[in-house]
Amino acid sequence: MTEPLHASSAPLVGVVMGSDSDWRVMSAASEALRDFSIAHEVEVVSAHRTPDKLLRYGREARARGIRVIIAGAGGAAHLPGMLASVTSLPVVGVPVPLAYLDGMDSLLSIVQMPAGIPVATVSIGGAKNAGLLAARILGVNEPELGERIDAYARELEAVVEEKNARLKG
Ligand code: RP5
Repeated sequence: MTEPLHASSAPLVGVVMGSDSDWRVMSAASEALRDFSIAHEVEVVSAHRTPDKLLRYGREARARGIRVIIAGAGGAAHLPGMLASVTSLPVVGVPVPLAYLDGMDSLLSIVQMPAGIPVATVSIGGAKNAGLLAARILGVNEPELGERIDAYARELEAVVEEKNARLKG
């Protein structure tokens, strides 16, 4: 879609997930960011299997130029909350549905944060919205990006009206 948000193409959004098995869901966040030409990085960071990496990633993200972190995990989904506890960047949490419990376990693990450490939790499997939310956060200080997000909303509106017209014959 147009030029990258920043000429340097240094990643502004970190898309992280607890396992490579989460990619089937999390790729939608990456696609949404790509659609808005937002430079981002993708990394597997596990709260339980690579705890030191989690702390390092969270603590260093801002200094590396990351502005928003999107974190997806399934089951005992501690990654988004733990990242939020070691960074002041906004963290968007994506509950990844696993074979059991339909993702309710992931949702509740991510959404029930204690007061003081916020995670913006999207719906179960809602990685696309996580990407779009990150775009909106960046769009606060990037008018050109804000305009493209408005244009995207108008496209969605047009599609609905088109379907409506077809329905009516
Ligand atoms: C979580 O455990 C990951 O986010 C993933 O959703 C889940 C299962 O991981 P794998 O066993 O597939 O690597 O930490």
